[in-house]
Amino acid sequence: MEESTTEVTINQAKLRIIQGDITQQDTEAIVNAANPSLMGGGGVDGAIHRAGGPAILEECKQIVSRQGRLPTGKAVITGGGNLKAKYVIHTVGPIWHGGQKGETELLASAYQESLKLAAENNIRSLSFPSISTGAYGYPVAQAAKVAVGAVTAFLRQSPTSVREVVLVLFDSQTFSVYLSALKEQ
Ligand code: AR6
Repeated sequence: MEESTTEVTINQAKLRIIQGDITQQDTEAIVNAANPSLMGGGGVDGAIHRAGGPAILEECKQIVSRQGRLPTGKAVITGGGNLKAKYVIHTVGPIWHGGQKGETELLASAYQESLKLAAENNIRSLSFPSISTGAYGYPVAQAAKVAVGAVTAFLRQSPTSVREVVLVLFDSQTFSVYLSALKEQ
């Protein structure tokens, strides 16, 4: 039986895809698919705040009071509260409006800015959910290409602290779409 390729090595860093719950990951950081208010929400955002406890929301409030709402495509970092991960990187993906409103660039930016912030904080490993493909309605196949492309491009640049990136897909369908995107790289 042929085994699925779930991992590639780029510049001695690993990009892996798995099916699972991001709140259970033990990478140094996990990424949250937040909204500009940073006040929590449904989907993976709700799950991260529930599992991480109130300390994360408290830090998010401080960030918003300092710098205002988080623009789409940008990222900020907080501690991980009760999570196994030491940090949560909060980013905002685009809402899908049909594909002509800069969605591709904004989604790529959400991945890039998160990775940049991880490198600035000397983080070695981080996990991403499938940003924008739930409540924000981004088609999964297109989002998977953007995600894999953005992470791959980042890891191909001169090496940073980031040695492992895991894309954590919640359901089997999303997982298999990301698997295809990884194989096509
Ligand atoms: N672990 C990994 N992935 C998950 C988990 C989990 N525990 N729970 C859900 N997903 P969404 P978006 C998957 O809607 O589209 C929030 O209310 C989910 O199945 O969480 O970026 C925010 O506050 C889907 O594949 O994020 C924003 O308002 C993926 O995570 C808005 O939703 C993303 O779905 C952001 O929408």
